Amino acid sequence: MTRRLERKVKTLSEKQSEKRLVTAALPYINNIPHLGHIVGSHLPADIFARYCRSKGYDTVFVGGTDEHGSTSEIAAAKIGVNIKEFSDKLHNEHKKIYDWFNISYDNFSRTSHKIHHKTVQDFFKKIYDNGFIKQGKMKVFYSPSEDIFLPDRYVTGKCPKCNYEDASGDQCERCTSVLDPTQLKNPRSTLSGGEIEIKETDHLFLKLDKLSSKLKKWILSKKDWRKQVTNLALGWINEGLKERCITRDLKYGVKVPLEGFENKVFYVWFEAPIGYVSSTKEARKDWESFWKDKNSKIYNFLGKDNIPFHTIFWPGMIIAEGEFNLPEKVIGLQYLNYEGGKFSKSKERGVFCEKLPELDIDSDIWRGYLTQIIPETNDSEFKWKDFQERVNSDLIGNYGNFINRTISFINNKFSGEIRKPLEEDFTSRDKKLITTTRKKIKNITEYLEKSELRKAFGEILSLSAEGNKYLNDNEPWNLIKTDPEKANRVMYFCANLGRSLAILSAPYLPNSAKKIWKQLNLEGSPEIPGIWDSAVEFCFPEKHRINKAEILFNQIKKEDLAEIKRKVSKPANLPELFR
Ligand code: B3M
Ligand code: ZN
Repeated sequence: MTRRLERKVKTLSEKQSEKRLVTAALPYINNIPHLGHIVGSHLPADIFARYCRSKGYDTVFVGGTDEHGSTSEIAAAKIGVNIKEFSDKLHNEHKKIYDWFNISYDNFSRTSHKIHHKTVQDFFKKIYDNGFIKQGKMKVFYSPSEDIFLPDRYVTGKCPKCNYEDASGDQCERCTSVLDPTQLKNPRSTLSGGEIEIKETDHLFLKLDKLSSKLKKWILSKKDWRKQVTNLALGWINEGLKERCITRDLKYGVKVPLEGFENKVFYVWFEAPIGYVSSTKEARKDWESFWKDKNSKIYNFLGKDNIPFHTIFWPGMIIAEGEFNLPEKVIGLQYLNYEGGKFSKSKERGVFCEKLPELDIDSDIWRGYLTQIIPETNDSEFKWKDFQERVNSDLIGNYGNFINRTISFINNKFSGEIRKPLEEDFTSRDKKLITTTRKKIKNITEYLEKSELRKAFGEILSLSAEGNKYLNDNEPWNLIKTDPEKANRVMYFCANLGRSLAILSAPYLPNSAKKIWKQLNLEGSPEIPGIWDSAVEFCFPEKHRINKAEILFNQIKKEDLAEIKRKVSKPANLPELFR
């Protein structure tokens, strides 16, 4: 990078005082994630966070594993290991996968950390002191044969709202209604399928009903949310919010710091969202500014079934606490299906992430294809044929090809050197490329600001298609014989567009963006905080020598698909992990 540009980038980032806190829903730890989990929160959150850093916002991206809740306890018991050993292992499995996908968490924490327990207890005390907690009784399910209170997720029954037969105790998977286990019709134990007893015990409740009008006002003030998120949230509010029980008769979890409740723990959905706060505390000394300053915006990325908790329950807790900022935007993603049905571990239907490193396929290829099927507005579908076609046509045939043609041609015909052309020599075709590029960069930025990640990526691909078209229209391979000066100019524009594309695509394809940067022999990286706005500029000096061309991606061959599919559709067997 030239010095002039470095200065510019620096002043830019100094100007940007806006802070952005980006979160991805904390995955439960009872299982290893599949592609649906990646595309349903981690990847979109990562793309957005990478964009925010590049744009120069002071950005923190946090997440972590959601380790309490009896699902993990029971999963550990089934394998025959204690919960600590189980969680340590599973946390690492999760972390390995997100690292492999280059999910750029500033901190990927654990709700079992001490700091989290303390943060939850403090948060609770504030809500309690503010008068938003009441004591009451709740009917809970008890399994006499095992002498345990059955956790919500281990009670199954018919949904009172939509009559789905297999709704679980705290939420119906089909209609996403939030439930109390006692609302289920014909409840039975998920574990044994057997009869269960109802007992009444003392509990604490969050007075959501008292928070309803504030929540409604906040949701109505958000004009740029996706319709399905706003509509779901308003639907629940209009139905009438009820007090929600926030304690459970379990041993494992965050202890309740109130007399008479020493033997209970907080309901996971009360404590897990506070994990966003604890994770920020671990990430940054100035964590409070991200949560409390006026110039800080919070973006939550999460799956469909998490929408009620992030638009009602957690914001309600925030309002009741009194000091924390409400999210700027709740980005609720829909579901990813697999080849016309659901992902299923037992049926070996899906792409199981722990197997991906075994294949010799760059994670950017997965990121690129997954971006194209992020379920932003509707459920979407992973299809192998579509995967192969899109990778080969969009990533390789269009984006990779433009870069490769550019770098190879400059190396072959100009000994790797380009010279800055004179402005008076620009043709109308050159000027058209400049205008189109500016327009597209503006669109990409606007889409990203609105977290419309698929549209922004589509626009990035169409920008590299413009580059290919510009090359084809100018035919530098002919020009070089008749007008080498003009050929140089064409290649200068292409190299510059390559630089722009590296910056713009870096949030999506971080490995490839860095490779382009290296081939163009640029200093620093396409991910320097604040570099985004320079994508529109001409940055090569008078004379610039680039490096040799290297292929960005290898083709996915049709004949290899079956083998790839065979390898990744067999999920790891949990008990085997512990052998
Ligand atoms: N663990 C649910 C899930 O993994 C839950 C999210 C918590 S976000 C605070 O889908
Ligand atoms: Zn339902």
